[in-house]
Amino acid sequence: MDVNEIADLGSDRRRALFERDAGVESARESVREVVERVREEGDVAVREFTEEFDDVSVGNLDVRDAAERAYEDRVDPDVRDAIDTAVENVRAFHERQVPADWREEFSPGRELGRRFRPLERVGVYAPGGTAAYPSSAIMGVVPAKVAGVEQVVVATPPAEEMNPATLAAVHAAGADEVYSIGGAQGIAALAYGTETVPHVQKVVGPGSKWVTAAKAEVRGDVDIDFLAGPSEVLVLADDTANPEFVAAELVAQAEHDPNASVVAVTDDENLADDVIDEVFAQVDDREREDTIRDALANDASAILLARSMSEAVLFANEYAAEHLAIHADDDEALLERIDNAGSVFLGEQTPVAAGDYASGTNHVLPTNGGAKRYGGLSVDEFVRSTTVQRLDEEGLSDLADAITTLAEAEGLDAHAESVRKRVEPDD
Ligand code: HSO
Ligand code: ZN
Repeated sequence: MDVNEIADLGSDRRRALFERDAGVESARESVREVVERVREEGDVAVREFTEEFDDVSVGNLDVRDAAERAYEDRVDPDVRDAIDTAVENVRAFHERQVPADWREEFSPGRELGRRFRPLERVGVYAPGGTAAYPSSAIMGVVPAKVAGVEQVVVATPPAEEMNPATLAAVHAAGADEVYSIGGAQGIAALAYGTETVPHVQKVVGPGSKWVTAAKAEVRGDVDIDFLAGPSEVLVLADDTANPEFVAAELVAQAEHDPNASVVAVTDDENLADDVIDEVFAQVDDREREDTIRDALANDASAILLARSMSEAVLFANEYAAEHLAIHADDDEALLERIDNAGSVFLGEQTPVAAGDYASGTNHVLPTNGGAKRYGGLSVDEFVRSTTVQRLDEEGLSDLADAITTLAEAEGLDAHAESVRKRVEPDD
């Protein structure tokens, strides 16, 4: 990792920075058979793939009681308290997102509105393999329950000894059903149902590239949130930034995955040099040093020098990071100019880890430039809307000309007549 000027980036490097798929597309071929067999054979296929991929032979796939026990007895009390704090804060933030039904008179006798109803059954994938993320279980389950989803079904990978923190988090978040099924077979079981697992209307949550590729496969048969790849962070920093904090942000997200993308952009050459020194000074002390070093060496990670903060902002919008941290004197002014980012972290006292775990925002966020097109997981994903209207005589007669004229222009005389019958009842 060294300092590169944005203007000097070659086309290969730009491609690595802007196309961050991390192998999901290429995993689709190999998950197809898993998805198909679970769809056709149900539990038998689930058990077979679980033995093959997870190397465990599961007895009962239903682990809801084990999740409750994990929360009550097995998990360390400090971890339970932390889970409770996270659940509480994530719930409060998502409660603000619940849309309210409304109806309004737009003109005399013309009342229009929208009403919202939750989906009935959703599936949440809670990663639990080598990277067991209790926090992701919270981020998937809580918004669904806040939205009012009746049946939230969790799939999480099995193990001889399942991770008690993940199980406890699933319970604390309010899951209604919990099954120990991981990977592509977990996604297929939620999407199509098996003898044991109910099929759901929508499957959400992040996971390995196999999980993500399986979500791509089932999309269409069920709804999904979006395809979330390895973590990304972009730090936008000016000459007032503290290199130690900037570096800590890069090192933190780098520990997720060798394919994580971590980038700092600044207009200050000294800061750029200091950040590089800091990054390498910090890596040595980290437990996941190897993963971090791989992520830093990856072509999708960089320390970039911009000619001005305006150029840095242009880059940030083009990059559309999952997480955007702004460490700068006038961070609010820079934020004003940001259109594309999954989640923004303002100021040097706001580490991305706050949103990853406990401040309340959701950490299931668009990666690979998805932030140009959609936002992260929220209550919106779990509700559907219906429009509703009522016209009275005045409301309809005011509109009659517009409706009948357009209907006739479309050659749809019966549409026009359905209006005329009411407005000119004697003709
Ligand atoms: N930063 C991850 C979420 C996470 N971090 C889970 C820690 N645990 C999302 O990109
Ligand atoms: Zn993280």
